[in-house]
Amino acid sequence: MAAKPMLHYFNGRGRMEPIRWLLAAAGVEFEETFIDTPEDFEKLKNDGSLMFQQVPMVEIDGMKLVQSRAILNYIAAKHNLYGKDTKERALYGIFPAVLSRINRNNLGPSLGDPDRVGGS
Ligand SMILES: N[C@@H](CCC(=O)N[C@@H](CS)C(=O)NCC(=O)O)C(=O)O
Repeated sequence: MAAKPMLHYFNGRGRMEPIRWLLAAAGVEFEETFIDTPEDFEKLKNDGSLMFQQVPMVEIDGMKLVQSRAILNYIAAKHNLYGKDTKERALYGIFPAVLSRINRNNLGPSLGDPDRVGGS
C-alpha cells in the first residue's frame, strides 16, 4: 500500500486547508507534520525540502511538492477530480477559487500565531 501523503504546514488552516479538503474529497487519508517552532521551519528550509523556502509542502508519491495550486492540480489529476462534465468541473473549481482568495488576501498562519496574516 502506498504511503499516506505527509502534509507540512503550520498548525492552522491557511493555504493548506483547501489541500486537506481536496484529499478528504478524494477519500485519501493523510498525515501532518506541524511546524511549531522557528527551528522546525529552518530545518525544512535547510534540508532542501522546500523549493521556494515556503510551505505548504506535501510529500506524495516520492515528491516534495510545493506551491499550493500545483499540489491541488496534482491531487485532482491523480484522483480524477476534474470531473467528467461541466457540473462536476464546477465543483472542482471551488478548491482553486478558495485558494485564490487566500492568496489574494495573503492569509496564512505563522508560528505561534495562527491568526496572523502573512506570507507571499
Ligand atoms: N505561492 C505560494 C505561497 C506560499 C506562502 O506564502 N507560504 C507562507 C505560509 S502560508 C510561507 O511559507 N511563509 C514563510 C515565508 O515566506 O518565509 C503557495 O501558494 O504555496
